Amino acid sequence: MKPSRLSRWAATALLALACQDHRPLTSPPSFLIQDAAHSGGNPHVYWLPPMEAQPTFTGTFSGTLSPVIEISELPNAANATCGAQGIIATFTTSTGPGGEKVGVDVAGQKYTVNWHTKDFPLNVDCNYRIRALISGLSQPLAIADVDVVSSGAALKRVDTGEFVPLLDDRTLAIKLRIEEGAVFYAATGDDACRAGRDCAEAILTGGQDATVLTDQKLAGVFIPANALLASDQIAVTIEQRTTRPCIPTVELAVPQFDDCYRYLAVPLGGSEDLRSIGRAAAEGEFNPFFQFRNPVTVGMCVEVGSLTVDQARHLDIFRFDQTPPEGMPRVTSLPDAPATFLPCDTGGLGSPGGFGGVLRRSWDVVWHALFGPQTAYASSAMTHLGLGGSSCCFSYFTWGLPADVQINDGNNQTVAPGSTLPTAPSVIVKDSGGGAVAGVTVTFSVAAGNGTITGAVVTTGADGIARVGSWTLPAAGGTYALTGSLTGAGGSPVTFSATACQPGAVDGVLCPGEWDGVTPISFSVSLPEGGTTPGQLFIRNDATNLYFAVRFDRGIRDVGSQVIFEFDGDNNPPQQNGDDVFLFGTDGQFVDDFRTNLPPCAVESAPASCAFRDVDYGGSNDGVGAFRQEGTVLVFEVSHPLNSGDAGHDFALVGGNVIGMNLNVHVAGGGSVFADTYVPGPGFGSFMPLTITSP
Ligand SMILES: [Ca+2]
Ligand SMILES: [Ca+2]
Ligand SMILES: [Ca+2]
Ligand SMILES: [Ca+2]
Repeated sequence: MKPSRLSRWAATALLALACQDHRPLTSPPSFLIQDAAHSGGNPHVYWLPPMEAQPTFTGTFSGTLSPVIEISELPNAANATCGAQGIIATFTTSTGPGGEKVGVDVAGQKYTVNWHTKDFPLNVDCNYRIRALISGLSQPLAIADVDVVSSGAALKRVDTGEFVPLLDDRTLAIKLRIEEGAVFYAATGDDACRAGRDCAEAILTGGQDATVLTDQKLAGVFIPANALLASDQIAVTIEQRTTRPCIPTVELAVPQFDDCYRYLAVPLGGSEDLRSIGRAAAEGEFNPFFQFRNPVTVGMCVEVGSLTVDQARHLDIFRFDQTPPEGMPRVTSLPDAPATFLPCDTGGLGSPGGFGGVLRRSWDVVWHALFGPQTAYASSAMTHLGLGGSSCCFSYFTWGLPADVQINDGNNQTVAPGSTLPTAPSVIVKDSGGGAVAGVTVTFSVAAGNGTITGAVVTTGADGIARVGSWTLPAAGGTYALTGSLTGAGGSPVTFSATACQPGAVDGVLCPGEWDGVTPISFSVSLPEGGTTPGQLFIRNDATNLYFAVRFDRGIRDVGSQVIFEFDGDNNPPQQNGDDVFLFGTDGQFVDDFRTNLPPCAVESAPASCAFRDVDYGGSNDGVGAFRQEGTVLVFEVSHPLNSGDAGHDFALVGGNVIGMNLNVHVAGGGSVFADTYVPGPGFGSFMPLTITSP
């Protein structure tokens, strides 16, 4: 190389220049080489020889882009004429001065264009900037400044001061390597397609179907024509992520498998500058949210080797966005969509559509292909399956086994206040095929005032069951709640109920110990909707009160039902005036009546033909009741003093007395529909003897 005549402004020569050249250095032009190897440029773009020394690189060549090479004359404070020409050449993949265009050399993994410098009025006192651009992006992919010397016989590279000899025809071969991730970096300043990661990058135009697959063809997206406007142009980048689990367990606790991809889309040519509106996500990655006009299909080739057939059938792709737009969940299980665009072929199926194609045709075929004992795939630990999901948006994606969590056992227990439940509540986790899901972490919790638990964080066993260590209720009576959560699972959180009851309390709860020693009377309760349900009547007394409990199974919310207790004071039917009657209903009203034929009972009515309220005839309302419906179990509890002192309206009993009694279970069915059952039966007016004990 011959020595420089006019190497004034070469950047690396500036310091030396200051000594050798006494021209004033007022506002020197900015000389720049910026690419992956220089000046902290785009990590996925390299100038190649002869412009720069041969770089080393690890990325994947991106050969489907349409880069633009633009050459402009740089201003120079020392020479006012420099820069006047502005842009002197723009080469695209379809046009360029002198018919020269940017071409792609797929085998050589580079883009090239020949700059015939003799065709341009270059000024040896000026310097020129070569920029590689992507249409629609404000930031260049790479910059290379050159210093024209010797009337274009050579160009001086700014960074090294070396000369690039021009060929006889004074042509500079501009060569550029662009790798996947280059466009995303230029658009956002964030790195994607980092070394060693399965990746893809493409620029797409709306209004036409498009498919983007990663290099290893393990992940991809199908973007239908209507997902973008025809005028839209976007850069799509798909990068494998190394974070595990892909979606934080606090967001998605169901099993996630070993694939995790970041799908990115940035609009080109828009007014937004993504480098300033970006939202940093996990790992500090830039994760701009992008929503399509219509759903796209995100697909992954998933390794199903360790899964059962049933599990494989129910796999889902999950989308995660740490800061989604308002109203959108952070984690979404994508609706299934055929992933026919994925060539997840283990090498022998022979189907042009790969497993994805098979998947679309029939799952049964896939079963055979994947799991049939006579196929090669059955023994392959690397059997892949094309899994697709319909997604509104781009974000992070992984695949997993969706799960449902539900109560296994331990719900609706009743214990004494301050007691620990005899059966610690447990949940069971199942996949959508009903199979047990092992190894997922369920978190149990109680809100303040709901007692204490131990063993709150539990991993499901092979049976899919996770059981809290223990649950101890507060010292006060009442009903309390415990939740079991499996984030991201259907049915989560599940809520358990438990009741702390006081034996002897008239509270609608058959409290343990409360009815010990009482042999219940079993009977069939007629239901207004037809049929019967098993019922039980409990009776006991202490020194002051007579207690009754009636329970029966009924899943329908009960409104307007009552239990009515009739008594025959001399245990010798029929009833007499003054015999006691009381009733309690689901409306919570306890009503103390008495038998009479006083007005307004019809004139000349037989004795005890009517029942009126004690309080309306100078008496008092004596007694209490409670009703409780827990799930499908209804319980009425009623008590009445043995001797209220309400003479003429209530019974007055002591130990050893025998009184006749009849229970009427009146079950309302809505409107005027109801059904009545009598104990002992068969109907009203039949009594059974009730002996008062002497406690
Ligand atoms: Ca009770
Ligand atoms: Ca009688
Ligand atoms: Ca009374
Ligand atoms: Ca009464």
